[in-house]
Amino acid sequence: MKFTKFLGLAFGLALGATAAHAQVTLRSADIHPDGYPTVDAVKYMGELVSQRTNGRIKIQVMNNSVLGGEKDTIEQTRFGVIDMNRVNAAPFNNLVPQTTVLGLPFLFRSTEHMHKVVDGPIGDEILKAFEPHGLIGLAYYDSGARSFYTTKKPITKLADLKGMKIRVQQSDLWIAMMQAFGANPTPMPMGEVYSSLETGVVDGAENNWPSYESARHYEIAKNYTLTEHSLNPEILVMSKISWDKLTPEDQKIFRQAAKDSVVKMRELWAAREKTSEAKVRAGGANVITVNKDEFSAVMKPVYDKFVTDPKQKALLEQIQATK
Ligand code: BDP
Repeated sequence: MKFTKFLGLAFGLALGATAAHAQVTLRSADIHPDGYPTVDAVKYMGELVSQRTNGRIKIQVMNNSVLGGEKDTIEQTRFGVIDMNRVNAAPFNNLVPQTTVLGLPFLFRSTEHMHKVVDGPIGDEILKAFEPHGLIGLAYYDSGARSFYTTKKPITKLADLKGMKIRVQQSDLWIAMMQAFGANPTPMPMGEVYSSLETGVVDGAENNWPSYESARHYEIAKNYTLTEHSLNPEILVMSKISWDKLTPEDQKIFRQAAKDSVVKMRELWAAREKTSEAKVRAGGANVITVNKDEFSAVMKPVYDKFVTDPKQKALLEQIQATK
């Protein structure tokens, strides 16, 4: 699909016509169920926006994948069919290559390190890179650490991944990462993972505690191996078409409300990681610890493939040098 000014005009009209006078409700997509931290964080942002615009602008979170899988909703957001979208960084990788660096395996040393990077100039630079693609980068949200889970054979060492069919997000980086681990990557949207695990289309997948729990993957893929291979954050974006219909004052309100929602999200996330972990452990998950060095040792080809031009190299060096 090509990004055209005409479409922008057509879809933007409704918002433009009403923004100055009456009330307008912007739709924000999310794949997660009710009560998931990302869903609640965007709802919270909506409350702030509504308060600060005296009820002129509201945000309606359309979660549970009702607007589609992430790859599709990203396209719809670019075209102004959806106003806002909360998506993991991975499905943006092929569209906005600058986001790729955030998902690199074993890059962030800790959540604090990741926060420092996304809260600073590097984070801003990556958010700005969305604009030429019809999107406005508003904020980063936590997503914890991603680890593997499998239905049959548990992963206790790197060699166990050899030839395993592992579901990954729809991103070239993630495909290459699985190949470097020795696995056989199967990209698909999150919504298809449960049935793919159940029917044996894949042997496993990987995600953080809250997604492993909320998508009920732990019920069928009981072996959860703490590789913690990536701390790839979530990203909240707005359609540039919708953004351009806001007055500069309202744009400021949106930026600030997004920023404020990050603080809320971090609290929600820290709490949810704990409750999700407790729930899956109580539900019978077999939690396995591994020697992570063995896994990170085989990641060089991924860095070599995705950190190629001088700009990316500089970005990576800055991230690594962030204390
Ligand atoms: C979750 C992210 C979500 C992704 C999902 C996935 O919050 O945005 O869609 O992982 O693996 O952690 O597809």
